[in-house]
Amino acid sequence: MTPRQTNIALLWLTTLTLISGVGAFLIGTQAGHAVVLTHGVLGVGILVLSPWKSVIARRGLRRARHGSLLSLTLTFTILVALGTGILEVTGWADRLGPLTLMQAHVGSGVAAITLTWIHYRQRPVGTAPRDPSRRNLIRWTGLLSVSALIYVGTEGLWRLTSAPGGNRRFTGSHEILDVANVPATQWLNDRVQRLGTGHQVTITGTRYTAEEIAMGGDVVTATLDCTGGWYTTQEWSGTSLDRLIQETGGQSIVVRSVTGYWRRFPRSDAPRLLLATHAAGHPLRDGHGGPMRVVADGRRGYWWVKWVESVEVDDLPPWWQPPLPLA
Ligand SMILES: Nc1nc2c(c(=O)[nH]1)N[C@H]1C(S)=C(S)[C@@H](COP(=O)(O)O)O[C@H]1N2
Ligand SMILES: [Mo]
Repeated sequence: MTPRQTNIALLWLTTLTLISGVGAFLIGTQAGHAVVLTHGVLGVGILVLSPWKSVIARRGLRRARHGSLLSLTLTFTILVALGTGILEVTGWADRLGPLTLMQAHVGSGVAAITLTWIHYRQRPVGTAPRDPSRRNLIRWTGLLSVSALIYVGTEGLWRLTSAPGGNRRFTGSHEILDVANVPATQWLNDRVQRLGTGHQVTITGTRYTAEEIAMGGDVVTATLDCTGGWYTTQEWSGTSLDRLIQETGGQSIVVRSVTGYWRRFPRSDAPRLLLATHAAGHPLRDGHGGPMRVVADGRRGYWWVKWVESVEVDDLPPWWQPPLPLA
């Protein structure tokens, strides 16, 4: 790897880890497995290039040009992003001080890519029309193959040593078996609500008590998979939204929480959406959306709206919403 090629490769790798990282948060079905794998392999790729990059960086620091502070901060954020990523995979820790490992990973990752681009603006490497493309192809293939081998190798290692990282789901999440151990999790800044069993939900204009929803008798075994890095498969019960929604038309189903948190689902998802009152035979506790929450199997945790206040059908397209919640 020449210094130039190393820099160009790193620019690509960091950019692609951000894209695949966002992608990994969006996927909920096996079909997206490759996105999560790619994220891991690209991360290893950054690690693989670090010896070359450290030579370049040391030379740069000796010259002590302006922007050295930025370079050092960038190095720090990259190290935190890589370190938290690796720790998250192993399952040996799940917090970094006041933050969850995943919060630290996302925070440092976003900071790292931002600083990478500022760094690149300060010291552009330029495109290389005369770089022999065959040699570059070989370099890239080599880099990615080595990274993939390391990634697959370490995955095998977790399995052999029966480290907790060995039985992660295709999303990368670690399993929580007992429903009692599931952490009450908010996407950003929602507060746990204490609605009590008297709470009613309005579904396309009709009000239902939690008791009525509980009597629906629909049972689904579904996996709640939080982007925070854990999942749990439980038996959820309540009433299918398909039986509750009275309107036949519409493009989307909008589910709103009393907190204002909301998600928009495709209208055709109704048969797969459950308005749940119980998990593993127990009424949902306050922290987990009691008395009523959405169960959306095949979708990541942030779709599982808690403390549901209303369900409405409208004609806006289902993609008409931020891809990830903003609150
Ligand atoms: N109203 C509301 N519902 C919410 C959230 C939230 O912040 N507000 N967080 C979501 C996220 S990110 C996850 S992973 C699950 C967590 O469910 P739990 O608290 O039962 O573990 O709830 C989802 N439903
Ligand atoms: Mo989550």
